[in-house]
Amino acid sequence: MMRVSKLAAAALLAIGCLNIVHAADAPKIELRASDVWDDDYPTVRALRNMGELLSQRTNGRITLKVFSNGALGSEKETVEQVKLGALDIVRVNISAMNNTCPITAVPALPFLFRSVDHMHKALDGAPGEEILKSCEAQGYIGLAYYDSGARSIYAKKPVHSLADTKGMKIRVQPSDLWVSVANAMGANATPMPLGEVYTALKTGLTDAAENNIPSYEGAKHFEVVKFYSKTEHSMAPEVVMFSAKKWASLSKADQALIKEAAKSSVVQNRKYWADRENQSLAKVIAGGATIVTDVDKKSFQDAMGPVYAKFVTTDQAKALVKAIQDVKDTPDAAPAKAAAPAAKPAKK
Ligand code: GTR
Repeated sequence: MMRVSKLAAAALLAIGCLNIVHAADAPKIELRASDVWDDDYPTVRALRNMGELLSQRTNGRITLKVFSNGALGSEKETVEQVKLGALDIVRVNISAMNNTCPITAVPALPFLFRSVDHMHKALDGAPGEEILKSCEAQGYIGLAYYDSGARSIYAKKPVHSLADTKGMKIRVQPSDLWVSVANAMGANATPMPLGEVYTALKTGLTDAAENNIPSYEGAKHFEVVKFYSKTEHSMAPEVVMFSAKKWASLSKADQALIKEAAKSSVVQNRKYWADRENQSLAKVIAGGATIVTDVDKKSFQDAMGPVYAKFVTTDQAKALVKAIQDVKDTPDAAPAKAAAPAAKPAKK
């Protein structure tokens, strides 16, 4: 009996030593992530949060350096770097993935989500998982969705209904879906990277752009175009994508750690986002912007048929749209976060 337990103890000790040796031997992993926004932006803060969690949970073995302010390139460029394995992680709007893995157009579709709650439930659930998974074959492991609020049009004049966007030159993200959305509004789509939009608006190369309030504020677009009209036509979320090439070189345990840390950072991101929406709203109003709330959203919604006809063509896309529409709202959940409680409606 004594002999057996001594043996068992020795075996346990050996296993323990092996584990220690394994942990000590496990390679140090220094990950790099890219984001076009500055250090205070909710997406960048969330990425840093993910990095802190990873360091804590591995005693500093896995670290994550976040390159903000587009230091490593535009969204399109960094998405390409991730595919090649030259960069580990990229945080972009999902629209930057549209041309690479077409099913990502689904959550960017106009007027798909009824509210922030609806969007969260759909993306946290099976539809969200399936959309991220669709990028694996293209070289991307989708780790998480971050909040991006609702996108609306801002221009030098107020937009009250579809009639006002007729003939307008609207900057859109470089994605076929977005060109189609602007065209459906009767506008001329001008796709370009975010970094060029300030100058384009200032010089009149474009009349308008569309984005959420934190972007309107963060990119200083409110300095040059003063009317932010709440069309709230899309809730295209942000995504965090990991290089599939790099992923394949990681142990299963490290993959799980990275996935977990990314999921945890989503919770922080939602808090950062809610705060930032309020702060940005206050800033743009203080900076002289007018938030136009009397917008006939239905006139925009009714015009989006051609976009759905063009981008919801496969069985998978149709099933996903239906699955998302069928997601039930949380009873008593707050409606779509209106960005402008104290907004001053512009006169027609
Ligand atoms: C923002 C998003 C950026 C970028 C930008 C754009 O809302 O955070 O990643 O996609 O929109 O319009 O280019």
